[in-house]
This record gives sequence, structure tokens and C-alpha cells, in this order.
Amino acid sequence: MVGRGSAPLWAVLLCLSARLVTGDQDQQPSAQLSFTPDELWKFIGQAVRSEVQLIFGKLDLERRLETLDFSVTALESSVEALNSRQNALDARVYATDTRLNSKGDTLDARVDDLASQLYRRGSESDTIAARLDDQNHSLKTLGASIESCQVQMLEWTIKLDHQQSSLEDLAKKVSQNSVKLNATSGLLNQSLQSYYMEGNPNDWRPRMEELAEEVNNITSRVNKMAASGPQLEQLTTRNDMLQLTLDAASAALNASRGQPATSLPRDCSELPAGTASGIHLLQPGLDRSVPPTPAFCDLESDGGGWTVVQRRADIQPRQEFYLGWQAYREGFGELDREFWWGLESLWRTTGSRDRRYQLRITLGDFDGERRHAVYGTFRVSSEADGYRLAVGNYSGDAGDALKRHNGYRFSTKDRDNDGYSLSCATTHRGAWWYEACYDSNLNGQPLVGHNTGQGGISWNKWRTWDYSLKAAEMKIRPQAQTRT
Ligand SMILES: [Ca+2]
Repeated sequence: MVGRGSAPLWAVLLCLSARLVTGDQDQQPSAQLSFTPDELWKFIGQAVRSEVQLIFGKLDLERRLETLDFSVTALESSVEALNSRQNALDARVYATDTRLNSKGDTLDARVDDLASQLYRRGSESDTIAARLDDQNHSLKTLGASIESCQVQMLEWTIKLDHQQSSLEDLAKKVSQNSVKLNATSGLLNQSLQSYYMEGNPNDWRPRMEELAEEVNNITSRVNKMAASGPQLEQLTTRNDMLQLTLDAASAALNASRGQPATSLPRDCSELPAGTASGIHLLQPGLDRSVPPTPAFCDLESDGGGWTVVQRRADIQPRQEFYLGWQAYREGFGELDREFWWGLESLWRTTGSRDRRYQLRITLGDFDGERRHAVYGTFRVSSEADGYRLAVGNYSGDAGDALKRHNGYRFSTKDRDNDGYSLSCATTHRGAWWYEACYDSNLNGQPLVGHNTGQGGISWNKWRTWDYSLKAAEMKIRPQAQTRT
């Protein structure tokens, strides 16, 4: 049997034609090829179907090939597009590369720069660290000095306590001696009385000779002390000042006990004619409940009668004038050297309604030249008003360097009453009736002649602000008073 459905159509047709020819000639049915017509038609149908399927399969393949061809074309165009995009990307990568290279160079340079800066900072830090070490060392030394000072002070305190107890002993002895002296004096009186009544001068001769010898001894000791000169003078001055302070304290005590104070002058112009210049006790103003205060009276220069209220002079050691409000209110320094009398005393004196004052300022430079400025009116208001300055009626040859300060309140390093956005007192290390800031600065720093910075003892209308004067004095006196 021939396989059905798998033989090609041409082979089937060839077989069929051969069978038909043989059958027609000898009419003997073949043993190998014998079909019924139905089987034959069925067989042909199958062969035709298979052939048709093959043809259709080929057709499908062609269609798929066409599709593939189309896809290949599409792919080709895509590849082209990709190529062009790659080219564009290559160009961008190249550009970016170039940019990165140049940025890299810049960054390298900056890194080098930073490295060198760091190196410099490092060496600066080393310097600062070394300085800090130095300062630490200085601070430690200072600390040790302070400690040793404290120890010294403790020792002094002990010594002072000891001296005080010695003085107390001495005082007791003096008191005992005083009692003895009184007793002796009483005896002497009795003896004198008996001498006058019945005595014989010859009995007293030995005692008189003894006394004469004692007087001689004392005189020679006094002469020796006088020969020690300036020291003694200084001691005498200090003693006088102590005495004045004691007088003031005593007067204050009397005032507090409701006893009338001794009649003291209100200012130096009230001292009796012929009084010597120097330190005298005053009762400034009209308020008798205020303790008296010592003042330096100039009773000879420029007609005399002057109460000196400020003095700057080239005397060593220099008095510190860069002080606060409290010091300027109460006054400071030593009246026979450099000093500030005190704003409170100035107000009590010049603020009195019954007496008007004038001010005389004398100045001296380091070339030995002297100038003066006189103000016919001078007044300082109360502390509540900031010790405000009122001056006028200028005359003199130093120039009017107070006019700018007229009407301004007093300022110190701890009390800013000036007309400046900052503090003139701290900027220029002084204390004055500052505006913003000054034409005169007589409480400034003793900078000795020409200096590069402001803040000296200046009177800008004579020597300029960069010149610090050698001497300055301010003194007051009632108006229209001259004494000869
Ligand atoms: Ca100010």
C-alpha cells in the first residue's frame, strides 16, 4: 500500500496514468495497484489538500519574509539614527572632557593655593600659640607677684597692728607723763610760791643750770632736724594736711552734735589779708551741715584770693587722672602737687546765688612758654544736672577753648554725658565737659609734648590737639575782686 496524504501530487498523477493505461490494454487487474474509484478520489483529495497546504505554507513564508524585510529596513534606519546619536554623544563627551580637564587644572591651582594658605595659617597659629604661652607665663608670674604682694600686705598689716599697739602704749605713757607733769607743775607752783615768800635764789641755781643744759640739748636736736631739710618740710606739709583733715573731722563732729561750726571762709578770698599761700580749710557754699574741706589757696599770683581747683604739673610720680565719676565728684590727688578739687565742692562754691565767680586758667608748654585764659563768669551746676558747665566773657592770650564745652555736662569713663555717639572719656582717656569731643582736655593723659594720638593735656586754641602741655592750673575767685 502506498502511504496516503504524503506523496506529492505529481507522483500520484503519474501512478494513476500508468494504471489506467495498463488496465485498458489487457483488462487484467493488477495485483499491486487496484483501487476503487472512491478510494482513488479520496486519495486524490488528500494529495490535493496536502499540495494546497504546501502552497499556502510557501505563501505564508513569503509574507513573513516580506515582513522580515520590512523589519530589517526599519532596523537599519534605527541603527542609522543610533549611529548619529552616538556621534552626537561622542561630541558631547569630548566637550565635557575638555571642560573637565580645564576645571581640573583650575581646581589643582586652587588646591595648591589652599595648601599654601593652610601652611601660612599653620605658621601663624604657631606664632599665636607661642604668644599665648608667653602670656600664660606672664599671667603666672603676675599671679605669683600678686600672691607675694598679698603676703607682704599681710606682713605689713601685722607690723601696723604691732605699731598701733606700740602707739597705744606710747599714748598711755604720754598720758601718765602728763599726769606726772601736772603733779610736777603743781609742786613747782608751790615751790615758786614758797620761793617768792621765803626762798633763797642760791637754792635754785643748780636746777636752773640743769634746765639751761636741757634747753641747749633740745635746741641742738631741733637744729639737726632742720638740717635734714626737704624731708622734714614734706613731713611738715603732710602733718599740716593731717591737721586740716582732723580739723574738718572735728568740725563735722561739732556740726553733727548741733554745735556751731567754727567760722570758716567759704573760699580763699575770705582769708585775712597777709595769710600765706598754701593749704587752708574752707566751708564751701552756704550749707553749714556739709563738712569743711581743705583747699589750696593762691593768695599772691594775679591779684591773689584764688581757690585752686585743678593742677597738672610735671611732678613724679604722676597723679592718675583717668578716674571715674566718684573720684571726680569727691576730688583726688594731693593739694600741693597734682590734684582735682572735686565737682561737689565746685558746685557748692560757684552754685551759690549770692556770689558769682570767675575762672582763670594758666598753661605752660615744654618750651617754657606760658599762656592764660580768663572767664568772667564760671559756674558748675549740681550733680543732678550732671555738673553742667557755664562759662563766658573770655579774655586772655591762650584762645577760647572752653566755648565749645559751654552748656555741656561732665563726663567720666563710667558716666557718658557727652554729645558724641561713643564715649569721649573712654576714647581719649580723660574726664571733661565733653561735646564730641573737645577743644580742651586738661584732665587728659600726660603725654609729654607732641604725640601722635589724641587724649593729651590739650588746649587746642593755643597748641594743637596733638600737643600735651607740661602744666595747667584752674583757679576761681569771686567776680570783680582783686587784691594787691
Ligand atoms: Ca556719648
